[in-house]
Amino acid sequence: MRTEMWRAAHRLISHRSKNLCDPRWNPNFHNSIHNSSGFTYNFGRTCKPFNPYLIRHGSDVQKYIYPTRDYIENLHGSTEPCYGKSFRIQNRYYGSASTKIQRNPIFSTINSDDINHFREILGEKNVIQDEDRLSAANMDWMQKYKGSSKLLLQPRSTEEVSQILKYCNSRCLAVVPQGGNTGLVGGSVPVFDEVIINIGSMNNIISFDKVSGILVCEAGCILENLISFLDDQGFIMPLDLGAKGSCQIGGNISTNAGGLRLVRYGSLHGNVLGLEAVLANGTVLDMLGTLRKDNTGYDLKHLFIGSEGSLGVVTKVSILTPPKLSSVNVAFLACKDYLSCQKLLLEAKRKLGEILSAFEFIDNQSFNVVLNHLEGARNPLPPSMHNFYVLIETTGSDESYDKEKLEAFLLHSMEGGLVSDGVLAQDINQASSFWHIREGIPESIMKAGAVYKYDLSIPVEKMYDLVEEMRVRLGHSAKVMGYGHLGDSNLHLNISTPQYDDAILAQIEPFVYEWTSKHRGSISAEHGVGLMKANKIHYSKSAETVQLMGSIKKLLDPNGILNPYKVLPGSLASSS
Ligand code: FAD
Ligand code: 2HG
Ligand code: ZN
Repeated sequence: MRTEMWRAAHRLISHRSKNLCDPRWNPNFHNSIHNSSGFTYNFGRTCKPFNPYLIRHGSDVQKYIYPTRDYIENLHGSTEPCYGKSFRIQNRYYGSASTKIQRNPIFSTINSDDINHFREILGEKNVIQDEDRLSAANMDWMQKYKGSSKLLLQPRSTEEVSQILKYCNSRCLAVVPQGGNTGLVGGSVPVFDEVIINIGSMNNIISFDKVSGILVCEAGCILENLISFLDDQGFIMPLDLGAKGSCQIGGNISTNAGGLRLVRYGSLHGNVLGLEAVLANGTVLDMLGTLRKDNTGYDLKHLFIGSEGSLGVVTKVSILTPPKLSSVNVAFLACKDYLSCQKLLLEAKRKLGEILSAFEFIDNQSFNVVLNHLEGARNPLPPSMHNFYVLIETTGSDESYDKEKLEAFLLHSMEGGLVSDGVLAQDINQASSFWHIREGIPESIMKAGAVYKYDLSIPVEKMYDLVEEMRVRLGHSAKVMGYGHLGDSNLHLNISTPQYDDAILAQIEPFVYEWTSKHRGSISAEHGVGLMKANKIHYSKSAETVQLMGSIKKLLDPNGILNPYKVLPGSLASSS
């Protein structure tokens, strides 16, 4: 036993790491950045192998995923919307049959005058009615939520966004702001026929200050393009996530995305210094400050961080970026039980301190799915299976100091029995392959069948109890997987079944929400509320708080045209 432990320790220590500059960066990725003079860069959409947007349309996924609940159109005659246009009442079912949603009768339907008006504002090619493009924009990444919008608008400036919203508000046309459409809670696609507004063409970098590290850009920039731009400047984004090849910074801000670096750099509420947003009536709110300190009155930008397109369209952002440090190490470790993972986290915080930049955990069910379904995934450890895996990344500026710290930590963790085996990446390719495993979990699970996803904040010591209880509850009918951002107490509970089944859903919900609420957790750690949890928000927020949110929504969007049916319970969010 002792000999084995030392052999494992040796494996860790003898694989001396090289300096890794952003190991998650794919060296084969060629982007379309032109370092032209000045600070304006224009990005095209990137296309790289690990791109969830592309995966979505992959034949494998199509084969396995059949989750969309068909909606029912009741042809119940017409009612009177804002401006007297007739429409059909529609009902739509999502999740369980009990979560039936009815189209809000106040909203108008698109007519040819509207189309002509939008063509005048945006030009013909930015008013999209093409069926293929609409069907992609109507369907979410999981292929679980599907709308029936007939119109996708692509503005190129804040002024155009303002004109679109002003018009839609006056006509009572509902809209959905859409970014990279990688959201996981049904927030990014229409529920019925809402107009889709995608600001992906607004993808310019406006300025970058190398002294302060403050980046100002349009909100349609794809996260990976920003990462690449900053890499050239010797900086990094304070945010990184598996969907980086498609998601837009405006979408990240609107969901207050967490991701893989939050443990080190904190949330977007801390890193976003300013933003510009367009309200439902077309008013442009210029809050695009670049100051770290500004205590003049209410800090309204925070309302737009995480409000999921329900209060305004984010058009520009100013964000504080950390400098890129030269020494990055990644270790892939195995633990015998969840308690060891927790103790390891505590040790990592104590012993690695300021150089710790990621602490992710994966249980063996999630790991198996990756090995079975993710292209290019390989077990970095000898073939024995362990119960848990932990990916630790350190980022610092002094190679020998960082290495010394990391090695001391690993040795100590081995000796203390917290780690049963592990490897330390020797080069950038190995580090990327470890990250590939972690970042590839959502895609692998999608390929394995139908999936029920829950994104929960739960005190670390209780977190895995939920996974185990759920396994007991569901028995052999489902595969229950737990993984996520252990360093942030964020569990991704994913339940996989061959196909969607209301009986299984009834076993999962409301149990999962009640359990989380009982432990004072949050039913959305980082993905948001969207359509999926709009009627569940009370599990994590008091009635008074939700009521105030409703009042804010009504103040900023009195007609309720912005992303209707999402975020807040129907009774509060909709206009009357
Ligand atoms: P969309 O999905 O298009 O939209 C999301 C929400 O934001 C919608 O409500 C939409 O209306 C609104 N919105 C979008 N753009 C704007 C705008 N300009 N103005 C106003 N509202 C807007 N999330 C995490 O937090 N952490 C992760 O680690 C993570 N990993 C992921 C990995 C994969 C493989 C996938 C598929 C998703 C992951 N996500 C993660 C979820 C998702 O990527 C994030 O929520 C992301 O921030 C969404 O950005 P988007 O541009 O795709 O927005
Ligand atoms: C991640 O951390 C994402 O990989 C997605 O937040 C989580 O799919 C999920 O459940
Ligand atoms: Zn996550």
